[in-house]
Amino acid sequence: MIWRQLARLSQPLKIDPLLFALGDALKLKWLFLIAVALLAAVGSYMISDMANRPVAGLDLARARSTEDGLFRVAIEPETAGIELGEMHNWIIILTRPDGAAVTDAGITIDGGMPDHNHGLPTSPQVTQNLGEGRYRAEGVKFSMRGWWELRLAISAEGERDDVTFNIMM
Ligand SMILES: [Cu+2]
Repeated sequence: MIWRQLARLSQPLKIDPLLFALGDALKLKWLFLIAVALLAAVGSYMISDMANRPVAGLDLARARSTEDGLFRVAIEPETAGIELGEMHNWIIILTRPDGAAVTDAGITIDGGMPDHNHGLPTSPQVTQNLGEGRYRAEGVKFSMRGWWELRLAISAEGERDDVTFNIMM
């Protein structure tokens, strides 16, 4: 009697631990796979988010007033389409608020990526006064995707003012 009962008890005992172990292994495997997939999704989202995040409220206007309102400045790439990592030129159009061209200005260019705390990879220079308030800036390069600032310091007719343009690459 006792032996028969023990045999009956031991049969499920032999199988159950194996099934439980198998079940646990399968569960762990799935949990592991789900965790890996989640990490990969979150990771790639964060990377693309960092690169392409449209900064809320960022003014991408290509024509602006300088900070103290002394000048109006418009910028445009000399050739259509700015390629990432390619050296290119910008045309700067400088006027007084009333629209009068500012024809004899000194312009220096600075900039960088505010989110990354680094400057421009090159040192752009205004190389040519094209007349009628137009100037050519050479040697601009954006080496990464994201938010760039181009800061122009303008000296003209004994006055000085600054303007910052936002550029999304
Ligand atoms: Cu950067």
